[in-house]
Amino acid sequence: MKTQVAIIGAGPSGLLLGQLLHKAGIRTLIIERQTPEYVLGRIRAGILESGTVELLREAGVAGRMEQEGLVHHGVEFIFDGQRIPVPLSELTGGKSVMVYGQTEVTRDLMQARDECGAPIIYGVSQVQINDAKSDRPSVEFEKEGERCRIECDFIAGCDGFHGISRKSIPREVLREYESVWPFGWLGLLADTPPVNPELIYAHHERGFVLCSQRSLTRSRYYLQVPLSDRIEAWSDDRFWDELKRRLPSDLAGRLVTGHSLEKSIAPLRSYVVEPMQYGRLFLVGDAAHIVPPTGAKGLNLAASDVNYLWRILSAYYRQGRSDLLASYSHLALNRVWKGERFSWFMTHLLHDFQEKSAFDRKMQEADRRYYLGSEAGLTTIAENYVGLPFENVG
Ligand code: RFL
Ligand code: PHB
Repeated sequence: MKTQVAIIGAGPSGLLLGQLLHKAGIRTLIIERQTPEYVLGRIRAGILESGTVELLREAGVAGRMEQEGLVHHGVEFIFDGQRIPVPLSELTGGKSVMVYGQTEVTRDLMQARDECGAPIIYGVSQVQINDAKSDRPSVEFEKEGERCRIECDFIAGCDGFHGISRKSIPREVLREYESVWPFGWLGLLADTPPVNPELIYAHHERGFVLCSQRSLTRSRYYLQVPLSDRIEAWSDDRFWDELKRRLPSDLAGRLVTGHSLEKSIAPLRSYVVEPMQYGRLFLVGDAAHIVPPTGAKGLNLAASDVNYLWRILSAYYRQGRSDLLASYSHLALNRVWKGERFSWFMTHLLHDFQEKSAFDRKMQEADRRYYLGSEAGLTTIAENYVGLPFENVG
């Protein structure tokens, strides 16, 4: 098999990159370990930054999102039972975020790929990257017991945190930065109307709460829980009771409960690997970095990497610009670190840290009063939440 760009992983990074390159007339082949149903079954991100929305428009896959997505002009914080609105659009010159789930983005991208007839091979195993440092790299994999080989110009490693792309780069070339958080998030999805028109990020002494949504009839809630908690210990009733205890009484009284469609516990991790490229292999999205979900940045940072990589590859094929290839890691990491910082900041601001010293708790309180008590503080939160601008390529 021959292609121009071999893409490993058909999550949002791989599919979006494939779509943008296809529109630019560049041939791609995507290989994926799982089935399409499995990929669509993962309930993950829900909030798209304005730059991600723009990129989906550029990729020509924004039709259903424009119809069904919900544009949000603000979010709310709750501290000490006090509700603090953050008017995102007012503070950012009219920017907003889009409530449209990762599952739907992925479904739209899969459909677009299907329609343009570009190939995805599902159910591959034993994936191996060869000669990434040469001009003729290749990818080998197994499919139904047969060994296959793709010859290509470039490889995009879009295979998530547990994929093989990052691991195939020699260890001595990479520098890893990691911080693991001492709690997890218990998430529940239900076909109930959201408790509030805007998302709510609430700090409570029993632990953080997020009230999110997927549509006007589907809610997504999260509770901070100890890492030792098991999902079997959380019946739906226990979840709803705990959520009500952590919300002010007016909101708790309005909460509509129902059967869970999905319930899971996710650990929180901050992680970055540098550099994000090795010869002709480029790492994209979760393959190179992980954020705790508090800033709603995971999927958006994946889209940010794609934004830089497709422009660089497009300039290579269409204008013969090979000079830009080496700039990918630097451009991508500049924005990744800002996303890491905001996610780290939001996680610190909002969670309960049992092991914090009395001094550190006072610092956390002062941070809350400062950031939520001044226009400058709120503007900092708002401009990061809607998404910082992309740098120009070239
Ligand atoms: P993905 O989505 O993990 O996709 C990678 C794809 O690669 C496949 N793969 C392979 N394919 C071929 N060969 C191999 N050897 C392969 N190894 C793996 C996998 O099957 C998969 O299909 O990474 P991508 O595309 O970079 O997208 C990133 C986003 O998915 C991720 O950043 C967000 O979902 C993170 N995240 C959240 N982000 C938010 O912004 N808000 C959230 O609320 C939120 N919740 C979450 C999350 C991530 C979670 N994880 C990773 C466990 C909740 C969870 C539970
Ligand atoms: C979600 O809806 O899943 C979601 C929204 C905002 C976040 C994290 C998760 O910060």
